Amino acid sequence: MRFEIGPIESLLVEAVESRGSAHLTLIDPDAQKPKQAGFIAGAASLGGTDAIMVGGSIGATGGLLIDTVREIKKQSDLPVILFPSSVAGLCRNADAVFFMSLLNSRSTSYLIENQALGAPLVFRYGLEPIPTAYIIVEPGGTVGWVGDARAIPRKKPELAVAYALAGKYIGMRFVYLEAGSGAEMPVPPEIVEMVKKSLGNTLLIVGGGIRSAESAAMLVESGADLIVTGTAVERSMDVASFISGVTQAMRRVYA
Ligand code: 1GP
Repeated sequence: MRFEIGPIESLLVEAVESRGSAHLTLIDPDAQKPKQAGFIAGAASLGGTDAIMVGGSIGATGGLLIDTVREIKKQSDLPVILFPSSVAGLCRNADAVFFMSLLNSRSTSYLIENQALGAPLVFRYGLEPIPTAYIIVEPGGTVGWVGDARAIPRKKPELAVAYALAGKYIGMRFVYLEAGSGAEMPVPPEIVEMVKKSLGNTLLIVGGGIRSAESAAMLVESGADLIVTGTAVERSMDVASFISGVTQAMRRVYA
């Protein structure tokens, strides 16, 4: 019997296989009005992003979440993947969800309880679950605090490898290394490199504090398969050009 891999996951895998890496644009529903989120998604699509992630640590729930997803879908054909911080971050009009466990949390709430409460909703809403090991690296930001994480020290790549391998062996097909939204520095390239070497085919997502094309390209060179940018997109005056700069730099790594 084969794994049941859904269409959105397949699309991400194919993007990475054909171009060496893929780019995800994170939109926090709490950071702008739904219509503005729609414009950002439209521009991100023009810039060559592969999918839109929707979520945030605080306030990304309810009507605001649903309206944000609706506007994003109006302005682009890109898949919308939820990036929930709790069961409240689920809604039925998205396509998929990074079904994550925050592996280095001290709280059972972020390890399995929200997942158990959310699973029947994922099923009922027909969302595609993408099993993902979520690992927080220093500084960790708001998500590290909210998620009660013991953030991986920046100089301890072996600890990141241990958690990433545990996620892989549990059966998660994606590992997400997170420095925290708006982090001063992204996850160190040394950590990305060691984790990717240990993971093999398991896809590695890296996010938090990635603000430039150079930084994205350097992380891809170190082994990141998917790069997430959120804050830099929110702050950009020209989202399409910013993302196109990032995606082109990422493509050059494997050209
Ligand atoms: C946060 O990894 C994402 O969960 C994106 O971080 O907002 O710093 O791009 P930024």
